[in-house]
Amino acid sequence: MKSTIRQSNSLLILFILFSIGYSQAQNQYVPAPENMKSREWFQDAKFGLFIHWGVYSILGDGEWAMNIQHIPIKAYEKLPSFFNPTQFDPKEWVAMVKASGIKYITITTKHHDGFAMFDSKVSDYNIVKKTPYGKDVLKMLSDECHAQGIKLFFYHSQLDWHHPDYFPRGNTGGDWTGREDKGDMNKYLDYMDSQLSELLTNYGEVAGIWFDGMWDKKDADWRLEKTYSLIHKLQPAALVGSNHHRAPYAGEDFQMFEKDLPGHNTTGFAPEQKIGDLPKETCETINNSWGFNLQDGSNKSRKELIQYLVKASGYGANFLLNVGPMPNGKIQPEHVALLKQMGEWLNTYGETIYGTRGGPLSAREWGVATQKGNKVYIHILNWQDESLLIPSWGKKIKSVKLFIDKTPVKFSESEFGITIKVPKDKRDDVDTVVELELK
Ligand code: JFZ
Repeated sequence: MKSTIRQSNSLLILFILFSIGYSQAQNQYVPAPENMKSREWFQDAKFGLFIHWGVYSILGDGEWAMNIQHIPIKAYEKLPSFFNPTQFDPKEWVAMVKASGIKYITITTKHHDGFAMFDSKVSDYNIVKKTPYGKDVLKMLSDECHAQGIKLFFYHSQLDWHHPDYFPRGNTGGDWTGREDKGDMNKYLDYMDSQLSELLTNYGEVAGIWFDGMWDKKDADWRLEKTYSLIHKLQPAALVGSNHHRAPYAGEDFQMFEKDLPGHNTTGFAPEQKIGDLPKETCETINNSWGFNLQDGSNKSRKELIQYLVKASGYGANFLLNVGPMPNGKIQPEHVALLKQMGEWLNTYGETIYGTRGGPLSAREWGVATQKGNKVYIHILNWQDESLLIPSWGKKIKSVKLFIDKTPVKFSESEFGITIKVPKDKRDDVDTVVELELK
């Protein structure tokens, strides 16, 4: 009797040791030194341009058109033959990006429709093989980004409405696609890994991979470990992130928040999302669409966009702002104009955004704080009263100035905190930045 208890005890201990070992093996991701460097760069960069561009742009109905209109694969496959973006000029795109104060681009390489916007050898369903344009727009763009010093991330959809082996199907891409009721998910994931290898081999330095689509099949085995280690092996400096709306998995290098500031869940996409310690990024549309939408005129204002960037910085997150280029290869002129205005604002206020970290105060009703070295920038986005009381965080203050013209700002310190007062005519409707220098 005793010996059986002892035996089962030691079995239990063995089992516990084994499970601990196993879970550690799962989490044994040690980012390479160059990856850690990229993370620092990423956090300093603050502002990226998201680009959703694919054959769907022809329909002018967003990147989900195939699923929303229930277009079967057979019909959708006609679209590439109309895709001819003769006015695409990567020089112009990247110059516009630079003039807008944007430091990196994240572009769709393959969206849920499964069409590769690059020269893929593992599938003919790609821009070079199937469109009259016949050129690899990603190669053209990556060459230009490298020439002009802009980093390039690749969005890649794990979800696929076109590939027969994406099976069992998920919540989207149902029977209407016309695929047979069979497939081998592992074969699909091999194919995905092959396309990722192409992207990480043929386009020079890739800043990172931006995954999306796991939410389509929440409980599937996505073989993340295999895919992530492949990426880290091919380009150790490349950052991996995924739009799965959960806490980060081992092998990821940054955490993203879709259409929300970290910790907010206004979209309802992310009830389970926890904020981790990784660098953060929040993405948002310039109007209400990701892919080109002919009827979407609901552009955000200059003020809304700048304030979004400022708030994201205060939360310690980058702002990835999206545009959906038109089928002719141009970015909508009204979007170019808005981006340029952000660039002009950043020309003046960039010092209070780039290279900063969020805090030392968390976000407030009135605005946010960013910090760098011995400076704290208080960004007041809404003035409610004549003066503003800021909780003190225990550091001695040397001076308080208005950032824009360095004029002194009246302030007093008390047991209640720091009170500052900026005269009405010195306040800015978009962002009044007060610079605190610490002792
Ligand atoms: C995803 C894509 O579906 C979309 O097309 C776009 O690329 C965006 C950046 O990312 O958007 C999602 C992802 C998940 C949910 C909703 C939208 N979700 O889980 O409800």
